[in-house]
Amino acid sequence: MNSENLPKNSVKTICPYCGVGCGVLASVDEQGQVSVAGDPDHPANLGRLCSKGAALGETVGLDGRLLHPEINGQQVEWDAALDKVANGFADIIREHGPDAVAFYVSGQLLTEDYYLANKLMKGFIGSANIDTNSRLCMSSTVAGYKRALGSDTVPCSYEDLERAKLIVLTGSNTAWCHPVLFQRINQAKKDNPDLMVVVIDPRRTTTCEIADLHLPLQPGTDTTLFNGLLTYLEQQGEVNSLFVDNYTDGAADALVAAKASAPSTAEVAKTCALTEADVTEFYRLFARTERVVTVFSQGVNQSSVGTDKVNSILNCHLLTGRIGRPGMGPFSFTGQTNAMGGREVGGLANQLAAHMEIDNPEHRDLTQRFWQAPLIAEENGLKAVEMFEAIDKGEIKAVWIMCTNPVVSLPDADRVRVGLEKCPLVVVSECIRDTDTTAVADVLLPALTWGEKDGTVTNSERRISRSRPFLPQPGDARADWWIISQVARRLGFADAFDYETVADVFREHAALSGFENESKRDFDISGLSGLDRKAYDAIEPVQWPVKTSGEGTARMFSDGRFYTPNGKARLVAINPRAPVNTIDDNFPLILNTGRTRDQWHTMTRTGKAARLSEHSPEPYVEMHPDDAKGVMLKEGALAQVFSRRGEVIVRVRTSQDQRPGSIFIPIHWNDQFASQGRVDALVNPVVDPISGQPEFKQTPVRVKPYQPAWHGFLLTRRRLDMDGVSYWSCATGDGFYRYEIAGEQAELDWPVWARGMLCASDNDVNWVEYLDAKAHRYRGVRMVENRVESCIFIAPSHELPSRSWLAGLFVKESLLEDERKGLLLGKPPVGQEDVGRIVCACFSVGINTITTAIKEQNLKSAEEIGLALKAGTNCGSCVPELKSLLSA
Ligand SMILES: Nc1nc2c(c(=O)[nH]1)N[C@H]1C(S)=C(S)[C@@H](COP(=O)(O)OP(=O)(O)OC[C@H]3O[C@@H](n4cnc5c(=O)[nH]c(N)nc54)[C@H](O)[C@@H]3O)O[C@H]1N2
Ligand SMILES: Nc1nc2c(c(=O)[nH]1)N[C@H]1C(S)=C(S)[C@@H](COP(=O)(O)OP(=O)(O)OC[C@H]3O[C@@H](n4cnc5c(=O)[nH]c(N)nc54)[C@H](O)[C@@H]3O)O[C@H]1N2
Ligand code: SF4
Ligand SMILES: [Mo]
Repeated sequence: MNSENLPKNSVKTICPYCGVGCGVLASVDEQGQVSVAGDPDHPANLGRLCSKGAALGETVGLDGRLLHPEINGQQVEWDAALDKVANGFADIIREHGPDAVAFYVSGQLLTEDYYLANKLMKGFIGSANIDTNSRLCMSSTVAGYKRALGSDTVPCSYEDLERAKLIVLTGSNTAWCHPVLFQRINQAKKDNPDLMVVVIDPRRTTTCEIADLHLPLQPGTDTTLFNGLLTYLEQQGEVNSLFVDNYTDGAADALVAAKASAPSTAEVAKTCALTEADVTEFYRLFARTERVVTVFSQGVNQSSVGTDKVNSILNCHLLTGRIGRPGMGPFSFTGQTNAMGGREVGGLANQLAAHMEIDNPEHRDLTQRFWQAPLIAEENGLKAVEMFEAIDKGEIKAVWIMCTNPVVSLPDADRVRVGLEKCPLVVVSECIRDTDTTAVADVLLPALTWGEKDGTVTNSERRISRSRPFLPQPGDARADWWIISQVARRLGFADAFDYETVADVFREHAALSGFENESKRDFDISGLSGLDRKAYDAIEPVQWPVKTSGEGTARMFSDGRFYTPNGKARLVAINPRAPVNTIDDNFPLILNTGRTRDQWHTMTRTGKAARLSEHSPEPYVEMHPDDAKGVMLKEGALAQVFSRRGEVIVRVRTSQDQRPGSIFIPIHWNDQFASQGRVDALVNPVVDPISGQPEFKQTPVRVKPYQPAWHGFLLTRRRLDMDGVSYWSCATGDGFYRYEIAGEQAELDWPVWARGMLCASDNDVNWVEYLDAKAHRYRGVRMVENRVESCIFIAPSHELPSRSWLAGLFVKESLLEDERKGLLLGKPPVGQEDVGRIVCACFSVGINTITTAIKEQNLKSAEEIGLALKAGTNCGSCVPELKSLLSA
């Protein structure tokens, strides 16, 4: 919706998904219908939203919500649940010590929630066994920034993207994962045709649509590429001696290491499997452009050499002094909406709070005094992967999981599940009743979620924004900060956790950041520590540090002073290491994992929106056509993918955009949406030795065809029980659910089986059917009056009619005669169109409509498609795909 069309009483809040941190205007009409629009005044997005943000209104329904506390599956009152958690933790601490318990939290908690979880564990329980899904996400960046800058400080602002002359996007699929920043870069390129974009990614992603140069490097070889750049910069006389001599240490050693591993462009090209011309072109662009921003994300972080990758990038910025000035700097894009806030409060097991360190005795003392805490964690706690190993070994006996779904998202996920099943006390704070993690919980605590919660978050450019509620609190659900403080009180810490409102928590967090700081620590928001409730509610988006209320800081390090003991930044000597996970004859392919455009993580929220489910309705593996051919697989077939850890079954998509030898599977699917789609069941739990971040992008795997006896699909108005179906996946449609199914055993009587599947005992039902029993070809449509209730199509191969026209019938109250005739063919009558797979989620424009219009109306640009069909004119997330359809 356009922001002008929203009611005047709309609430300014923040998108709960990615680290761009877009401002959202949300309102609820009298029927309870939620509308959202981009906030034109928010500096992150200036009114823009991506497909996920634009569909937020469709994800707030209460279906599937966890609305009451539960113990062992029985609904209980809050008091009983809170007592159970507090007594359970207290007993285990008494008997086995504080390190026998753990919290596993999330970058999607609000800062206030996060601050309290950390305070309770590190200052009051007295252990540092609190870690977060940010370990899987940002910890290599944190470690890299700290090694180089002395602090975990993202130096840049979004406006640096517009002021740059060269943007290097490495290990970042910006178009899909930070879409609004992609739009900003795209616009900057239009406004300033000199702006060059280089993409470094083994795959040719949608992000490459705006790239002047794409380097499809051999996975894992980034440190060699950037060491080569460091060597080249020196050879070309691009060292900023003034900056290097006055403001840095370590340049000489870093250069020695760089030259040893990357002596020439030719050597680099060989190691990275790139052409020498492309490598030289990248180096030349970087060398000659003063204003360069290097953006990095999970292709850099999620590696057993992630921290080294980060420092190899930072080295190039430090050697050229390209940091702390407009239009330049090493810029990590954060993943989750509050990934940055979690770093501020010290949510990681090796941090304290307010950017302080556990292994610094002064910091421990300062924090303990500020909190008036009985204890303070003396040693770093277990990092996520170690934590779940300790749970599996029985060393941790109680764990409280908040706002994350580790049975889906941690590496070696089957073992994570087994560990949790054995763990004596598993507490899960969730907003959704049925997830793969709630399935193994003893206690479920119903949490408020987006639209209901109140607090603050911080985005990739250090900008703090208010997340404001506009919906009532449903059922017994409560804010995470409230739940944590209630447990803390029951553990005997009533005085230290006697907050009345979320603003009290924020004030304390802000005050700690300034406590005895005297500019010694980068994170200082003491300017916000005196806000009363009204002023807290009115906080305008502001970038930290904020030492005086209302005055933020756009760019860090403009004075050349860093947070190391001697105030100088450090170049780090990088000796490239090969990834730990290597391929062999049994596991000859590299599995790369990541995100799709329209889903968010484990789909608990985006999976509810029909228009977000249409883009990729099924778990899939993307393979180069040659790799697919090598294992006898074709587009659309089903494949089994094995690693040394586990197995998945997914649909095959072939694409020249994949690097041969490397395959890609998205992270989103789980047991709620597919029979066997959890990709982390495959991923080896290998981590970076410094950051502890898992190597999610590099697991050796083997692929083979999955050959069931039959294939099929099912469209139905209700969710169905898929017990006994060998393969299934489920996607939400407009008025229906779409199941893709396959079975290892042919049914003896398809019509009977179909009736069983669809629970069709009612009498008012009409069946339209076709059966060729010998060929195992069955088609059945179940009509109630003149309306489609469900339909089921079975065939011996995966070649089945298009789902899109049939799907469109579910919004019709009554079918036309011609439509009824087309049912069993799955084909529209003459004059009606099958729109095909949906490309534009905002206006539901399908691929067939677009390609026909391109041909018939001779459309030449994405803008012309927009004028003709509206596609791409709202959130713009599909514009890169429109462009690739044009070029195809
Ligand atoms: N649509 C959508 N957006 C999201 C999310 C989501 O779930 N859905 N999640 C958010 C979160 S939490 C995060 S952390 C971010 C992640 O944002 P991104 O990091 O942009 O996303 P990914 O898809 O994980 O991976 C980025 C790219 O790294 C590439 N890559 C793999 N191996 C290598 C390598 O060795 N070197 C290099 N240079 N590249 C490599 C992959 O091919 C992939 O295209 O996205 C955020 N935004
Ligand atoms: N193979 C592979 N695995 C990966 C990655 C990868 O690239 N490859 N990426 C990793 C990364 S970067 C990330 S960030 C993780 C993400 O992985 P997860 O954190 O496991 O994924 P989410 O689905 O975001 O989980 C958030 C959960 O919190 C619930 N929730 C939502 N709002 C609230 C709330 O306000 N309070 C509470 N208590 N609960 C709430 C949601 O319903 C959901 O179940 O996955 C990691 N795993
Ligand atoms: S880019 Fe999209 S997902 Fe990210 S914050 Fe903005 S609207 Fe939300
Ligand atoms: Mo992330």
